[in-house]
Amino acid sequence: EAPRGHEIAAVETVIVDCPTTRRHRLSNTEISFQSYVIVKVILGDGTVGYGEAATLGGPRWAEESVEAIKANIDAYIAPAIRGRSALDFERNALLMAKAANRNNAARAGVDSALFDAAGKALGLPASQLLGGAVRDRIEVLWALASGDAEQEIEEAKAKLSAREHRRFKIKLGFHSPADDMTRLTKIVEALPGCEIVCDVNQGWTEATAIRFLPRLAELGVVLIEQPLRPGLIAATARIAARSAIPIMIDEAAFTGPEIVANAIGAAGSVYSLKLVKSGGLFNLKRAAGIAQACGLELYGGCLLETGIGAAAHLAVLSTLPQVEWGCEHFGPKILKADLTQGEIVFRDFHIHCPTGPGLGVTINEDVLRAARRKG
Ligand code: MUC
Ligand code: MG
Repeated sequence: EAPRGHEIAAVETVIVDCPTTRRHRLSNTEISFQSYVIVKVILGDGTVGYGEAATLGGPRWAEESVEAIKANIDAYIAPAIRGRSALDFERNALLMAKAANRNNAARAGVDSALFDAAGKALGLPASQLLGGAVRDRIEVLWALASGDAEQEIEEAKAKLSAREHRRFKIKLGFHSPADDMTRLTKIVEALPGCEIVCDVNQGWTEATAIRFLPRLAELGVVLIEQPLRPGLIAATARIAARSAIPIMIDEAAFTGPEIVANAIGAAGSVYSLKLVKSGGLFNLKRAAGIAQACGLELYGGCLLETGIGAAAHLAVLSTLPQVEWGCEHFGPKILKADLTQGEIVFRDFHIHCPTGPGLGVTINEDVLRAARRKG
């Protein structure tokens, strides 16, 4: 039986649609608002914790949609843990995994809320429950993804002069490769001294990658993310072998075995860590360990999370021995209004990890109410 006070009394879910400051385009989808399931956990003593399950453009970036996430949390995941101690992290993760196969974003959202509630009940930051922080800030990049080079250059220059971001991720694959190269060339020439990462989101074939990777190298691109479809390990390994730029594995590896298979197959040398892939905070930490044991370098990936989801990632990232490539938790800044009250600070090109109990963020109830999906 759960110790009185720490038992999970209720798990509530709500779908929110948060407008973004501009259109964000990927090879396979585009958004002008971001949809999340916000999870609220209430403990027996009244402590409240929040978590978030992120998606990108419906069931497009991955198979989960907010509608499915909410239904599966309400019907299967919440009943599996109700009445249990919020402090039994490993047991709760097991029960959730047993109740819902895969459903990584859904389980991660609930897990984040449990860490928030448990930390708040104990007066400890979630990072302390994950082994303790070894860093208090991480270099954070900004993604340029409107597809319009002039707009993107202006946006990047504003970030640079605000000293918020100096490394930029350019989303490729929604224009033809030739048009993307023209766009990229303009951006690179306008931003001397900035590090440029490119994310193709599976938009290329091996042949296209072979043709255009030399141009990316000429432009000084430092990292190229997920050029081909997941599963194409041998093809990705062939382009990795002829590429002067390291390849980052994103959608190709959600699970531990997938990370190992990609690493053994030589399909990349950097791994993008995401809660929506790992399904929970300890599992994200394990994914980092698996990747590192395979010799991969690490990057803190995102799915444009609000401050809640960003804080859940930072709790884990702050405890890792190494995060060689920094992170991309710019999500709170691409929303017209974030769901938290500004505890996450972007300063001097770094995101600063919140230090308060639990995830260290508090909800902006007005923004949450306004973003709540009606009907
Ligand atoms: C992705 O594939 O990395 C994260 C940042 C961004 O611009 O797109 C997402 C998803
Ligand atoms: Mg990616």
